[in-house]
Amino acid sequence: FLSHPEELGVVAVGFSGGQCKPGVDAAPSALIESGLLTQLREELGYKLYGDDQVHLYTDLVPKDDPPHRNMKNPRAVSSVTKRIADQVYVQAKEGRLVLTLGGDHSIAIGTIGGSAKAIRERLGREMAVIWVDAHADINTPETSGSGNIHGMPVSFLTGLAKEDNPDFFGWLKPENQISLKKLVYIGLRDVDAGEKRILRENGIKAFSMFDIDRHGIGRVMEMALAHIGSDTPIHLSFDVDALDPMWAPSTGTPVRGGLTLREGDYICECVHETGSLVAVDLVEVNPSLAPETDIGAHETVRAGCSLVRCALGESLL
Ligand code: EXY
Ligand code: MN
Ligand code: MN
Ligand code: MN
Repeated sequence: FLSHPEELGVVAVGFSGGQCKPGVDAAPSALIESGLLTQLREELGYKLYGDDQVHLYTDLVPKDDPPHRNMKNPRAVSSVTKRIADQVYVQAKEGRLVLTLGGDHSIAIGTIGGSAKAIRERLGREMAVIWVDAHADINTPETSGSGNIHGMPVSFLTGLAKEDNPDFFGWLKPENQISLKKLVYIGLRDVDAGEKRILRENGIKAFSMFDIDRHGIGRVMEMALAHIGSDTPIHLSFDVDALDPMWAPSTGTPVRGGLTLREGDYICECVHETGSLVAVDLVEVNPSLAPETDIGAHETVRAGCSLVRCALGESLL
């Protein structure tokens, strides 16, 4: 599905307004400083396009941003994600694989919004999304208990949450959205009651940690990819909190009982192996949240780099 499989469009967004803990904005710089882009260029042979500097988008964050429908920082998140959608769209429209380094998971409103539109225009196809996360991030503004928009991106991207005002995600059009049938979750273990109801009522495909324990990650990936069907473009949105805090402690909402680093890498390797990957997000790395020592931050950044390299083909012999 890529016109230039060796070209990588990079979008680096240090945005934290989808939740309340500062520090997740520093993740793209931490990932880049630890050598990720150099590795992709020198070891994996990609030609890099797009950002070599990190966008903080402070100019898009209004001084006064009171809640709307219970959402916190709604204008900021809406305008930043709209800008990200444009950036991702430009890279994906060129037929490049797009890598976005976040930022909290609200940025997926932009990354998926942008790639879904580009894939529709370029290939006349609807893409699938593999959402790897401890959380389902599918609250509507009304079901959310926290008001944090990083717990809502999937509801806006699938049209479950509706809003016409362009200041509050009304800029998302059908061409930016994805079908509930083409969404697959992997790694879930902390899903709100309202979200469980949404998953059930809409028949959304989800593989929880329970399913991974029962079947093993190998079988789960077979089932996940079979659900999507071969010959479908795939956007992989990887929340580092899908990994167990043992591997990725520096994240805003850690939940014990998660994936090992090897299982996370394996998911990325399987997606790479399909040859259908069109975009990857890595989100929710927060280097300032390092329980006890600073080993946490370092290890989390290292885990994030590993996931990205696996998704981009490092493991091929
Ligand atoms: N479900 C909770 C909420 O909506 O606030 C927690 C969401 C955490 C979201 C993290 C990014 O994946
Ligand atoms: Mn080419
Ligand atoms: Mn998430
Ligand atoms: Mn999460």
